[in-house]
Amino acid sequence: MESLAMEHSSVGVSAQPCQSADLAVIIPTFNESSNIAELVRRIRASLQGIRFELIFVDDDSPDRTWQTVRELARTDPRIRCIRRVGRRGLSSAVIEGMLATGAPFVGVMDADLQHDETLLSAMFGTLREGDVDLVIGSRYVESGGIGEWDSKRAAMSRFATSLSRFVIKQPIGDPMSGFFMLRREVIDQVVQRLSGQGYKILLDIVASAESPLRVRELPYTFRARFSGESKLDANVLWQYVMMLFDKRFGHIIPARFLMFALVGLSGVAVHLGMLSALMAASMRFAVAQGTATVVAMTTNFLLNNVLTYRDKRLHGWRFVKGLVSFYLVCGLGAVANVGVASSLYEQHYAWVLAGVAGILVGVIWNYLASAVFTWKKA
Ligand SMILES: Nc1nc2c(ncn2[C@@H]2O[C@H](COP(=O)(O)OP(=O)(O)OP(=O)(O)O)[C@@H](O)[C@H]2O)c(=O)[nH]1
Ligand SMILES: [Mg+2]
Repeated sequence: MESLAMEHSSVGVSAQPCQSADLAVIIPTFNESSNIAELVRRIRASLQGIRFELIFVDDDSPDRTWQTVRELARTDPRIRCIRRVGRRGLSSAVIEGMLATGAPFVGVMDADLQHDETLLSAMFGTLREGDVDLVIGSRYVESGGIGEWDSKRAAMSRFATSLSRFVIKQPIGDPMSGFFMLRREVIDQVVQRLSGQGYKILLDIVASAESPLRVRELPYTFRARFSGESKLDANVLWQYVMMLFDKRFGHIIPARFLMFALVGLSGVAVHLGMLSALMAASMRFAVAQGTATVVAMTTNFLLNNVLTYRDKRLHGWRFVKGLVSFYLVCGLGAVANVGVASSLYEQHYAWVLAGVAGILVGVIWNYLASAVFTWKKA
């Protein structure tokens, strides 16, 4: 017993509860280990006098960013690391970090030093004054800027920003910013409605708020990455489009289902094109129809894998298993389709109605069953 007590005191366990943080800064990371020490040094310098904590949320980075953070955490209890295994995604990482703190004010910033950490204390001060819910570090208000971006990246950012107007009702100069701070009540209010998909968590939060938030934008100039590589790619852009759609129409129809149905429609075109080509080549109808069915199922699988389930894309051996399960799912879907349609037709419904009902049952079955059996891994 005595030796246990000794051991505890030697690692510095104190009986006194320390005061908890007023501000938590959430920092999502993926392969950022070379930026961590510099980032922490600069944040400590700019948040002097404020009780803060830093919560890194790392998606099991191959460069072991989580380990770098933990080493710093050994000597500074204000630093924590959440290491997520088997998952990826900036927005979901930020949400998880936000939910892991009890601090009344929560900030979010990138790890690559593109965000100006000297703005943090002004953001905190603005929130503490009490008449604002959300403070945004903004590149698109007077005195803010995008730094050294080339014209292509600048145009892409402007275009994405203008698209965001479809989902938010209040005027915000930089709703795509990854640098912001808010009251924790705002998070608690919106968290169950967040899409959590993709990269643009601020937009997600603003679009999910029931009534307009009281927003203040503080200008800053976006800097060049300190070290490491960007994760911005086509995948991120596609997830942005899906997220916008989900926010705008998700309460009526899930974005994924609509995408799945559109891919299904493209499958009909592929099927008919293939069938007409094979018939023109004098193939027997049954063989031509069978071949066209397999080809259409295959193109549907490929498109769904790249578009509908881009965030869960199957590769290698899992791709092959996924394809086989998709054939089986669609096969059963076709049986359900024909069964429902025939039974309605026998009950004297018009053939169009019976046919459409069959198609609907088929596509809903295919969607639900392939979500469970084909693209099951999150
Ligand atoms: N946890 C987690 N963090 C991520 C993920 N993708 C990106 N991040 C982090 O989110 C922050 C922003 O990502 P960046 O790649 O810098 O994106 P960006 O700033 O829009 O693009 P650049 O200007 O090219 O750097 C960085 O701290 C990344 O490490 C992810 O899937 N999971
Ligand atoms: Mg960056």
